[in-house]
Order: sequence, then C-alpha cells, then structure tokens
Amino acid sequence: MARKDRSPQELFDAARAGDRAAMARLLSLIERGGESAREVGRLSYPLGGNAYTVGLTGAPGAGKSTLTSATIGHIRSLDREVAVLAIDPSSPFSGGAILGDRVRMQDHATDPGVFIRSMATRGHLGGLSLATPEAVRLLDALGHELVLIETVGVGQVEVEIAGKADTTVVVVNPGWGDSVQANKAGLMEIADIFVINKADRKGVDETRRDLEQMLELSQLGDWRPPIIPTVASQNDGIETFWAAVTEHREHITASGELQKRRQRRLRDELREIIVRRLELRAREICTGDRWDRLEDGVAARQLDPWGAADEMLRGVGA
Ligand SMILES: Nc1nc2c(ncn2[C@@H]2O[C@H](COP(=O)(O)OP(=O)(O)OP(=O)(O)O)[C@@H](O)[C@H]2O)c(=O)[nH]1
Ligand SMILES: [Mg+2]
Repeated sequence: MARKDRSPQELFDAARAGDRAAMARLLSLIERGGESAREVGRLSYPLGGNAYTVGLTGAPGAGKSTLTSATIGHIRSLDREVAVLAIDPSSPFSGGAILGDRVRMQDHATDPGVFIRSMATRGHLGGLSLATPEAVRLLDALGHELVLIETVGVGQVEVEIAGKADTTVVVVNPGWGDSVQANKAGLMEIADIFVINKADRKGVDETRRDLEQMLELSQLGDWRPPIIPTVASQNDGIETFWAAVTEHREHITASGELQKRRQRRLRDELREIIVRRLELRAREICTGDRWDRLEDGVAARQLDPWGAADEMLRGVGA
C-alpha cells in the first residue's frame, strides 16, 4: 500500500535511482494532468533540456511501430539507450498497458537499455499536446538522451505532436495517392525526413517522384528532406534511415536551427498552458450549464462568438 502513496518527489528520487515502476507511475501522473502533474513538471524542468527527440508520424498501418522497433534494435547495436513514447490521442486513458500490446515493440520489453511507454488522452483539458513535452522532460531528467515519439494516426493533434520533435519523420507507403494524402494532411511542411516503408511493394519509384515533386513546390530551407525506402519488417534500410536522422541532427545543431526550434516550442507551450488554464478557470466560474448553453448558442448562430466569449470570460476578467 505504502508504495502507491509515494509523493511525486519520492517517485522522482526512486526513478532517478532506476526504479522503473516509479518512472511509469510518474508518467501516469503526467497523463492524468492536474496538480501532481505540475509537481512532476517542476521536478523535471531544471534537469531537462538535453534529450534529442525524433517524432514519427504517418497514416495508420504505415509501419511506424515496426520502423520504431527496428530502429530501437539498430540504436542498441550502436550501444546507445533509447526511450519510446507511443502517443494515441484517439484512445481513452490507457494506464500505459492496453496500448502496449499494439506497439509491436515487445522484442525490446525486457532490455534495460530501452524504455517504452504508451500514452493516451483521457479527454481532460490540456490533452496530449501538453502532456507529451512534459513526458519528454521527465524522461530527459531521468537521464534518457534519446526519445522516439510515435503518434498513431494523422489527425491535427497527432501531426502537431509529431511535428514538435527535433527531427520529424513522416512515414508513407508505396502506391498511388499516399504521398498526395501526406500533402493534404500537412505533412509536407513538418517532414525533415520521408520514409517510404513497405518498399517490398510496388510503386516505390512513383511515390518517390510524387514526394520530390511536392517538395519542389514547397518552401524549403537549407535542408532538403531525404526520401528513404525501408522494409521495416525485414530490418531493411534502417541503417540508412538512422544515418539520415543523425545527419539532420548534426545539420540543425550546426546551423542553430535546433536551438531555435526548441525555443519556439517552449514559447508555444507557455502560450498553450496559459490558454488552457484560462479556459479551465472560466469553466469553473461559469456555473451550471451556462458554458454549454453559450457554446450551443454560438453553434446555432444565435450568439456571436465574441459576445459569448465575453460572457464566458467575465469571471476571469479577460
Ligand atoms: N510488407 C511489409 N509490411 C510491413 C512493413 N512494415 C510493417 N509492415 C506491416 O504493416 C502492418 C502495420 O504495421 P505497424 O508497425 O503496426 O504500423 P503503424 O503505422 O504503427 O500502425 P498504427 O500504430 O496502428 O498507426 C503490420 O502488419 C506490419 O507487420 C514492411 O516494410 N513491409
Ligand atoms: Mg503503431
């Protein structure tokens, strides 16, 4: 029983000493949000800021988890340690377990140099776009130098989360239309590296041409996203893929872009926290069903959004 009641500070100290159960518990606190999550954040923040993050996104079934798993194997062969967060905004709160079965990384489950954790939203305000950077900072504070972040699906939130990594990898498959979809989903803008996974199937060259054409049309900085074919299920192309990640990392480190990205992310995060907290407070003050009625009024075009917002924010004085 006593173990369950450990404070964030006690959990944090235990986790720093290598207690994995404590680590998992801290991530659950972050997932849940609220005061304990803030406490974890306060403990992590001074020790963080070093971990390198690689985000992987792409359509469901593209092979992100398989690629992640193969990449873990490669990273381990280089004698480096790695942490993985699998983020699923569409699933209910997971407690870190249920989703675990889906992540196809069980091969690494018993390797002490690998830490894998799934996170899902519980629908609470703040959601995973705030919980993810907090989870990364915790892992960072606990000494993880490399964090891979797989997001499931390509909705707006997923793209946003994956796009906030230091290096963002977009996974597509060969075949007509996949690259076009990537374009529609806004993935062209966030991709630092494209992977054409399932390159054992037909259409790799066409997909590469599609992507190259779309890259021609988009505004590129001084980094041109490479397009890497892989067969993740057979560990094919993984070395080349990881070499591209390393090259991108070196590039943005040398150019100063890495620092800029990180500063931009912190500014964005701060603004997001402020917005969320204002909304939370306003909801608290809006008693009864007033909030919902105002929202419904706007949806029904009976109220204008500015007027409704005035009403909703009256109590916070904003
Ligand atoms: N033929 C082939 N199949 C692959 C390859 N990589 C992955 N797969 C298969 O594709 C399916 C989906 O792979 P996952 O790794 O779960 O895909 P995912 O993108 O993580 O899927 P979600 O997390 O559900 O969005 C599995 O059956 C894999 O075995 C590949 O290179 N070639
Ligand atoms: Mg997956």
